[in-house]
Amino acid sequence: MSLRIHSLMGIQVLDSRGRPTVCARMTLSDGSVHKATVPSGASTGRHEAQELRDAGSPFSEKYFGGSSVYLAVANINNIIAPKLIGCQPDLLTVDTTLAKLDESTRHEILGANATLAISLVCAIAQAHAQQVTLARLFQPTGALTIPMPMVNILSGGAHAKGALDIQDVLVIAHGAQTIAEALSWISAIRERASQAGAARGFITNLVADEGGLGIPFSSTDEACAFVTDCITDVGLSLTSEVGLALDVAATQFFDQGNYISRSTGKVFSGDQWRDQIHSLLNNHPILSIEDPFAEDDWNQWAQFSQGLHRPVQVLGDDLFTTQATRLAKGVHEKSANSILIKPNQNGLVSKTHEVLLQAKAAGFTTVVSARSGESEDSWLSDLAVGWNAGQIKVGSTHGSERTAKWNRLLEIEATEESVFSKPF
Ligand code: 2PG
Ligand code: MG
Repeated sequence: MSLRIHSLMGIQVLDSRGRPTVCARMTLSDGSVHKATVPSGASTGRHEAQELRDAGSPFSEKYFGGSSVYLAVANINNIIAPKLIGCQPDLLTVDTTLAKLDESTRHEILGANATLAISLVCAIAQAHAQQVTLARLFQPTGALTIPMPMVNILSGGAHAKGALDIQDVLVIAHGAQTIAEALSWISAIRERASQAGAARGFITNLVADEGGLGIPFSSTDEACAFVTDCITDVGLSLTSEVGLALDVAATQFFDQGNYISRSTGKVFSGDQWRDQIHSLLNNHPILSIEDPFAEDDWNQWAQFSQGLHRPVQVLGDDLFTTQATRLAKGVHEKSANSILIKPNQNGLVSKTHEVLLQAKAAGFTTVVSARSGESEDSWLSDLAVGWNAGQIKVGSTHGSERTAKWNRLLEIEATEESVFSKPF
């Protein structure tokens, strides 16, 4: 018996920052209930799919200062649901319908928060109809690949009120044999960072948006040295076991061709900033560097990626915003060698998957990523596994919206035939 969509509605719910977001709720003809909640970023790229919020709309600004999502919810209830009720929950068909209903490139008509919520809930319901997990919807047979986690230890930038110029210092436990081992090492490093920060007089029990520590270091060098000390303090090797990753999120402090340090006020030209990034790579065991340059500073990206002194993962987030055309440009110009894959930058699950496949075909590594505003959902982990992304980034080890994703990966590792990805 093929199942049909019996009901479909949008609900305004709260994300991990206490801001409104869209949850789609679908029931099928067997009475089963499926839900998906979309995340939301703080350091958003200009080229991302557009989430629809109510500022300036006839919807009341009485609650949430205009950031409510009643318009997106209304689009689900009034425009999308009538088209899908009675249909089978089939991701490709539903995404095609959504793309036809909103032909704008960035889903600004219906809102990418509306389209992604529907696309996701449909994938989840389809997996249910086929009696498989969401991961298995994309990879029906064979050993599943658990992605290598990239985990936030220190937060700055837009996620921690500018505690650091750059947005995140993260760690990658590339020497671990399982995700369970990787997370146990990283938890120890996170704990050590908390103790060491407290010993220096910083408040470490209040955490940033993604569960990282918002310690105000005076420079990125100092922050990197602090985290590498924490790694060795807990007895892990900086060469064979754990390395660093940075999310510079440089778009946030780029202004008219210059990179401006918020902590010192110092202004760097593009070339000077590139030298700064090279020097960070020379001085610290950094395996991956995300958004070292601003989203449209293509020239610096290409010069940097082609002038690396050693192998490093050059990861485009705001640069690519999970858009096929921007990725194609980056592949052509050799701007990077890795892409961050964020479903809500794209707005549809199947199109996000296509971008990931396009990146893999170009020899790029792929890192599936959560956003700074998240929910308790864990579909992202299933997508990362089912798509064989190789890597995943969901913030720190703190906060239930983060642990929901780690715990789902631990569950998959414990219950399915799997291998642990070794991208480094
Ligand atoms: C990023 C993400 C997640 P945000 O820049 O990679 O860390 O942040 O969701 O705020 O864009
Ligand atoms: Mg980023």
